[in-house]
Amino acid sequence: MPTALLVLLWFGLVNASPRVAGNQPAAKNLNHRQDNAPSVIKVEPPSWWAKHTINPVRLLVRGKNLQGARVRSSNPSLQTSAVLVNRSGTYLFVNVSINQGVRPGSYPLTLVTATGTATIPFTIEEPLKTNTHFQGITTADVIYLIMPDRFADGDQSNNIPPGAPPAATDRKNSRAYHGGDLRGVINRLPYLKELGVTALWLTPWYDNWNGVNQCDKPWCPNTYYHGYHAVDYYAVEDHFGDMTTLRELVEKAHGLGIKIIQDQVANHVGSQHPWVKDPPLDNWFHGTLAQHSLNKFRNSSLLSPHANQAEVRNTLDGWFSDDLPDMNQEEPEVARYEIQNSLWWLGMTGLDGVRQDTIQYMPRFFIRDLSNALQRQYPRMWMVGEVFERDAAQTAYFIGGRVGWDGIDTKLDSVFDFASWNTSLLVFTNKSPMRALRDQLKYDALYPDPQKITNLANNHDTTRFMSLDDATMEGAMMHVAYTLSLRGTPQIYYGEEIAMEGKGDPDNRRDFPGGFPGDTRNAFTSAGRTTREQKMFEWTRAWIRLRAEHPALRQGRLIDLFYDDDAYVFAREIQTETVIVAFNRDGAEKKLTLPLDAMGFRDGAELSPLIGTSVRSRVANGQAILNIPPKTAVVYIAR
Ligand SMILES: [Ca+2]
Ligand SMILES: [Ca+2]
Ligand SMILES: [Ca+2]
Repeated sequence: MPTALLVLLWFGLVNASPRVAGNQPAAKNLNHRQDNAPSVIKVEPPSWWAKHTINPVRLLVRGKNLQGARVRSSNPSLQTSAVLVNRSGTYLFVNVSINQGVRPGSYPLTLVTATGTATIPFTIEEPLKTNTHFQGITTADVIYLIMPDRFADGDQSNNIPPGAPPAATDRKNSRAYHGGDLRGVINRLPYLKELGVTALWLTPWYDNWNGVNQCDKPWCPNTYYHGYHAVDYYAVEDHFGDMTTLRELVEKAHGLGIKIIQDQVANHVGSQHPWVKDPPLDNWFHGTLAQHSLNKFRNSSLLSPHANQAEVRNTLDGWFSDDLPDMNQEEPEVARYEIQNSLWWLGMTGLDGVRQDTIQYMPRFFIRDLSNALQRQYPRMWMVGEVFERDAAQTAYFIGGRVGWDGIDTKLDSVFDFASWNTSLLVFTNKSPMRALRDQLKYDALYPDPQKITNLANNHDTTRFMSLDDATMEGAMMHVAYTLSLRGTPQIYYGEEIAMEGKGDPDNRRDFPGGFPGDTRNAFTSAGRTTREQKMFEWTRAWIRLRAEHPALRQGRLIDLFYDDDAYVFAREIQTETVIVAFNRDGAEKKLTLPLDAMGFRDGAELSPLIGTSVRSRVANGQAILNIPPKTAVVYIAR
């Protein structure tokens, strides 16, 4: 950060009088009072809470003619300070201290310049109950990833929002909006309850640009139906619904014992964001639309103590793509804005967890500060970071619980296990030996607590299992079973439970059959599913149920019992229960001898099957002999 800015920020903290960012003096044209009168366009956050761990809250006000502005509160319960106005007079920052006993309601602030006054609307919200909201995610959960646009259209009235071009909504274009929305998710909650999942991760619901990108490339025309190009961090995408619908989703999901995870994207915004043409501060982004570096994705430079700073800076500051301006979290105003924004969504909706997009491209101190802020306000809150790396050393470096070589503990609750996911895909399509699963899991040694890892079966950026080369139904079933029986918290991807196909983005984001008007069948019901779909649905549901019924599968220590080219057997053990999970990908039944005396089982102990076989076994001479059927996964409970 430039020294000049540091001085400016310090000045702001000790002096509540107005000041101007940059060198240009405040405008004073009294002859054109009306033309130059200040106006307020947007306030972020528009609301906050009394007794919040963040107090004062810092508002970012977008407007016109804000030069030289002062901000005052007519209610003595709110006090303003530390005003900062940007060079062009289009943005104003102001601290608002909120007294403990302030009641919920409207508390507008008054903005005063030499040319007039304007109102800054601001409200104090009633806090949501902490015992029924902000629940966090644990290994007892099974997460289900939904891309709202592609799951179910529950409200056709929002398919072409006011002012949006009709061409942006076109189910024949895999890169256009298809009409799915929050109401669709609400309508399908009973289906999700039937499947047994306990948490929904929805891809971002921030408001994105409604336009259609045109170009002469194969990926045009395209839209931001996926939600990763925010143009408003404080609004719900108008194709998906509104804040009222979002709150209804959270409440109805909670009523069924299902948690909600928000996909937050602090690393970048969409290139149509108003900030891009007129940033709140000169250093709000890393570079400008016209002049910026592109991320070369030399991600391992973020891990290595030996990396040169040019590589590190490019990986942190380079734009993810030319249309994703990179936020500069090293500017404290940016970091503060983003931390407040994260907390605002949680406070407004009562949701239970956060998935943070592209987290490794943000400074580690920011990950730490964000994690700390979430925990401070909501002690059970949970955040999982996307570190899309097949190298466990890289993912483990970003999880919290240990101070890295840089002196930082990110405090991050969880990361996705892309390494085990990748190994499982290779193993269950017969490209790697079964022992590769165990060989990968030995690197759990890199994690402070392997139970905190999130196991993805797939996601919206990866080829669906059934579209991989050499994929088989048996392989897909073993892959899902592995994801659901491994240590950590499992996460599956919508459609996986019916063995949906789909190659790379956007083919892996096909519409869920039955979720859209005019669909010829409804795979949300057993009657509408094909034989293959029903088989996968029943299998997935059975493994989710097993997990719910057996604490050893949720919390147990994982112990390797056998591994070779075609089989892998492990135990999940807690004090009161031991289950044994066995995978055999061979075309023939496999007879395995397991050393159960090493686990404290005496001769005569019984292994009763829970899924995949009906044959019992007993421990004799310290060993159990299991006959594992071909191309499947089985679970026994040992007593
Ligand atoms: Ca719709
Ligand atoms: Ca929109
Ligand atoms: Ca970045």
